[in-house]
Amino acid sequence: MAFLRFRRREKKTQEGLKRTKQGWLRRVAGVFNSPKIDQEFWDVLEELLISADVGMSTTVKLSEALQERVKNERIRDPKQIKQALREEMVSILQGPSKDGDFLESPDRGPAVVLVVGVNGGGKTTSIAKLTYALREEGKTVILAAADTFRAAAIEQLEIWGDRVGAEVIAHQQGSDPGAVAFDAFNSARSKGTDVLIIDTAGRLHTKTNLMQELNKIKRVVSRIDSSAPHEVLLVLDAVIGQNGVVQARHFVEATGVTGIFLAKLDGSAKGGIVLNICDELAIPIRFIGTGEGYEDMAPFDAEDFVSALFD
Ligand SMILES: Nc1nc2c(ncn2[C@@H]2O[C@H](COP(=O)(O)OP(=O)(O)O)[C@@H](O)[C@H]2O)c(=O)[nH]1
Ligand SMILES: [Mg+2]
Repeated sequence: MAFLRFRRREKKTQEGLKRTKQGWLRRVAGVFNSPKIDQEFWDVLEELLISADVGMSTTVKLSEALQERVKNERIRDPKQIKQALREEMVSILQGPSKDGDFLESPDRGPAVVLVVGVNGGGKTTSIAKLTYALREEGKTVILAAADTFRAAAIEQLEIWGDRVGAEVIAHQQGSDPGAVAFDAFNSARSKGTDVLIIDTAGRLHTKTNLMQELNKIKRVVSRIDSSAPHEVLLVLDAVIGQNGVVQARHFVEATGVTGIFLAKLDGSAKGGIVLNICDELAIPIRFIGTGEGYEDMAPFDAEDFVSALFD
């Protein structure tokens, strides 16, 4: 049985795309008002997609799919292409989405979410948002402060835990993150907590160190429950655009990412990155961050996203 289904939040999706829409949409409208479909039309459309961080390969893919449709469906009016573009975008965005819900209920709780990503990307804040959404669905949550690299990171998680109603399990700064995860897991299990979310460090002395540490945390939790972690959620910063895709690849290869939380979409004028991520990484975007508060997020929904972009 499905464990979690978050309510769609069209309003939040719209808020997250405000900056992207401002300049971009006006220019897109201009393209579709052009009198005819010629080479210049396609050049301008491609340039516009690339400028919104859709990425070269995804842009070419979209453009080719549209040109194919123009031919096959004998489209003459640029306005009709707009509708076709929307459909092609939804299809790319739905590509990697898995059947079912964010977390499946394990035989024995808690469901474990390991959260990974670089420093400053938005991990801890996104954990607070996810926790708040879970609390709204009536779930109990325990947070593990496994970013033991900085004392401030532990404190920050404790403050968020207080605000959103989740207990935080923490050890001292510099202690073994695996041990924190182990304690938190046992604590959640003995209390019958529904979900355990593990916050992790985003920077260590080297990248290899970091990936080793994340894998160690994974091994520790899988020793308690072989199906855990049930999700490895990568938090990506939307503002860094294309670099985020490169960064994501490292995490995907090293830690087996199952979903993406795209933070700071509200701060980006290039929301097209979402298309690039879905197309190139083939990992579902699960949530988008739309501000700094714990309510500022939305479950990612392809239709909502495209509607918010065009309407
Ligand atoms: N505008 C905006 N800011 C965000 C969002 N998510 C995180 N932030 C900010 O990004 C900064 C780093 O976040 P933090 O959670 O500490 O990142 P971490 O180092 O990965 O844990 C903080 O100032 C957050 O307020 C978002 O969705 N929108
Ligand atoms: Mg943090």
